[in-house]
Amino acid sequence: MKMTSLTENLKQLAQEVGFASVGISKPEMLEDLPYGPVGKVTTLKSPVQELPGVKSIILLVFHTWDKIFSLSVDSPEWRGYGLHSPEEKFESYYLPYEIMKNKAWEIVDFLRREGYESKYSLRIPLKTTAINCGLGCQGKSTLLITPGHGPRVNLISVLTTAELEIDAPFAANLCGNCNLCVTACPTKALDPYSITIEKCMTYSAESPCSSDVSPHVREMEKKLVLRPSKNSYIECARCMEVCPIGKKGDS
Ligand code: B12
Repeated sequence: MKMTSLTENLKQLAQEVGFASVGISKPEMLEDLPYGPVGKVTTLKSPVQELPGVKSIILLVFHTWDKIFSLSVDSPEWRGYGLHSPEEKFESYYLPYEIMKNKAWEIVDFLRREGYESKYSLRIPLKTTAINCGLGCQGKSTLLITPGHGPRVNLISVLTTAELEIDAPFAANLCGNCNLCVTACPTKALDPYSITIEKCMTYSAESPCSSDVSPHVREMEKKLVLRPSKNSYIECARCMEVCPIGKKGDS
């Protein structure tokens, strides 16, 4: 029987559990990424902050083939980023994160059984890590554009102390002269390769009490963001949906 390496076994497992693609990088390749606060939304951590002793970063791509993958369910107390004191209790679930955490756990468990410390993380800068792992480029929407499914993917990483074989960074630009994502945004949140966070309807929906959202954006969000129930909504994904790259009837 052919001896396969840990890297090959792990990549095969990622495929078996349902990830569309997988790439690997190492901390030294990711030193210049945009770590730190992203507006009021989150603070991006480095792989080393997330797992001291990390030797490899595995980036996993999950294909989101239907609009419903952008479903978010918040507890009624949720008032948006930065407005909660630490003792306040609230919950917020985003469907692809729940799916990806389950799938990524299989990879974590496999590596732990091989004797390596491992954990999944959604807190590192996933798009720029994915580019370094050879999985796609950053598009004009600022999203990761993959050759297989365009931007219609969600991302999660697994950090491990195992030393794995790394992939070459993605070098091509897939957007060319296309500007469909920029023109499709109803609130004009996009300029090619950059976003004004407060104009994005996803930010508006996720921050119902934020004063930095203009009345116009708030009004558009109330009108256009789909709400299947009182405490849930389907995050706007027009910039993902219009992208022609890798389109096979998804979204
Ligand atoms: C903060 C955040 C948001 C914020 C801010 C968005 C943003 N672009 O930063 C808000 C709430 C608005 C948001 C909205 C959405 N998000 Co969001 N978000 C994130 C988060 C947590 C961090 C993003 C980040 O790194 N920001 C930091 C800034 C510095 O990055 P940036 O805007 O990309 O800026 C870069 C470019 O401007 C670039 N640049 C500048 N000039 C040029 C020129 C060229 C030529 C190039 C190539 C690049 C370039 O350099 C900057 C630094 O790298 C990630 C999860 C994670 N942990 O990474 C998810 C994530 C990016 N979001 C995701 C999704 C799906 C969405 C939405 C579609 C909502 C939805 N339906 O779920 C929208 C899309 C809006 C958009 N077009 O970006 C996915 C994206 C998947 C993909 N294909 O890339 C992620 C990765 C979540 C996940 N785990 O899958 N999001």
